[in-house]
Amino acid sequence: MPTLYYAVGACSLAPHVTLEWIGAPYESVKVQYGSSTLLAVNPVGAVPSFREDDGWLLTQCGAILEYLASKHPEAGLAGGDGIRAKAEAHRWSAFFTSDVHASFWPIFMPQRYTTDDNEAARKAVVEAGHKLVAKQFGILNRHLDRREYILDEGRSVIDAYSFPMIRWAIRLLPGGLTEYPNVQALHDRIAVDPAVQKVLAREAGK
Ligand SMILES: N[C@@H](CCC(=O)N[C@@H](CS)C(=O)NCC(=O)O)C(=O)O
Repeated sequence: MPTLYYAVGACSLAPHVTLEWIGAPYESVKVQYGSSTLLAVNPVGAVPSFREDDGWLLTQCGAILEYLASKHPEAGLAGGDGIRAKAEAHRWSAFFTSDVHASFWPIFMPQRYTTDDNEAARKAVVEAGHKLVAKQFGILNRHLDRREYILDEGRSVIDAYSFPMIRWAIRLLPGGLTEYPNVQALHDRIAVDPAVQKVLAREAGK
């Protein structure tokens, strides 16, 4: 069975939600960072890692999402077939990988962004991370003005991609999503979905 390796609270929530939206059989395996289980599957030690029946392994969240959307066109999660629609999907996938996700790194792992081994230096890095994330959420909030979902053709894997990062922002940004009402609305639209609730409960071990 196709298998997704995920960690609780990680960006792997995006393909986990996508697999549930698709509804085809799959297995999901909870892993810890640095564990032998994860390293045996993906020597880089990152999630999401997705393995097909024949052993083929795909990493990188954006690639996994695009693959799943293409593999299951019946689910209508690719965001459209036209070359501009595909380019828009690629654009927003890159936005989440390179701009939004990367903005969280200084918050998650400030020690990797300073050579000063003290609390004040790490705190300054975290604050810089908050500013980076705020900038990206401003862009997303403006884009979502009068839109239900990120892409023109309705709910897509790109919304799934946004979901873990929106949850991080709720938890980590001073003020949460107060300044980003359109992002909050997108979050609520996704969170209310029973398939999403099912995945969240599974990841939480309920
Ligand atoms: N560019 C990769 C990044 C994957 C990644 O770093 N995921 C995080 C969780 S959100 C992780 O596994 N971190 C483990 C680590 O950095 O040691 C992707 O988009 O899939």
